[in-house]
Amino acid sequence: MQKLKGSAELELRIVLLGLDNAGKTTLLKCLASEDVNTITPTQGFNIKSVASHGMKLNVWDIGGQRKIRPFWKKYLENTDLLVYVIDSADKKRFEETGLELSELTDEENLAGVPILIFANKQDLGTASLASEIAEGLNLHTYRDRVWQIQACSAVTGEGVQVRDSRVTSITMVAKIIRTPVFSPAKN
Ligand SMILES: Nc1nc2c(ncn2[C@@H]2O[C@H](COP(=O)(O)OP(=O)(O)O)[C@@H](O)[C@H]2O)c(=O)[nH]1
Ligand SMILES: [Mg+2]
Repeated sequence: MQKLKGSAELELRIVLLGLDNAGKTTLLKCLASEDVNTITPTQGFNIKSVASHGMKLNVWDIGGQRKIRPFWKKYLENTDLLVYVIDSADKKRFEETGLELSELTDEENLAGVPILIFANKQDLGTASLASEIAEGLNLHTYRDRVWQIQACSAVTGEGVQVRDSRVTSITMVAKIIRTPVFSPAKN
């Protein structure tokens, strides 16, 4: 869904996924600079448009619970960037989240779609390092697409919002996506 309108304005469709409790909704609020203290468990979807550096980021926060997956599958169409959120302190579920991510990469609608993985909750003392998570998830075996892992805390904003500027990690990755001059047109 990349739309180049006259100027350099770029509109991207970003899907935010991850296990329940990973911090997706908090991250979305953080990106939209909203109060992160009033989060209720997602029923269905949260959709927000965030304007940043000439880009319009349409972020879809899809309640990740596996049992409702058949319902959100169709929302993966025309995705420009998959943002996958992991609770870095929830070691018990690393295997589950890794499996989920690997299944997502097999989704037809996400073929070749770049992935930004947020190793969230880094403010917690028990959080694993992003490098350890990358190794545990075998990210190096994902060779069919661009991926990047970013340590962050959706509560403090660290790693999500780069301080003293309005640049976000997502914007930086979006810039990488936009770099190719002759990218095949989607839609
Ligand atoms: N300590 C800490 N807690 C977080 C962070 N991000 C989210 N949480 C908490 O984790 C819980 C689940 O967050 P939520 O955004 O609802 O997760 P979602 O199910 O993926 O949408 C909430 O209690 C959040 O306050 C973080 O970076 N650090
Ligand atoms: Mg949520």
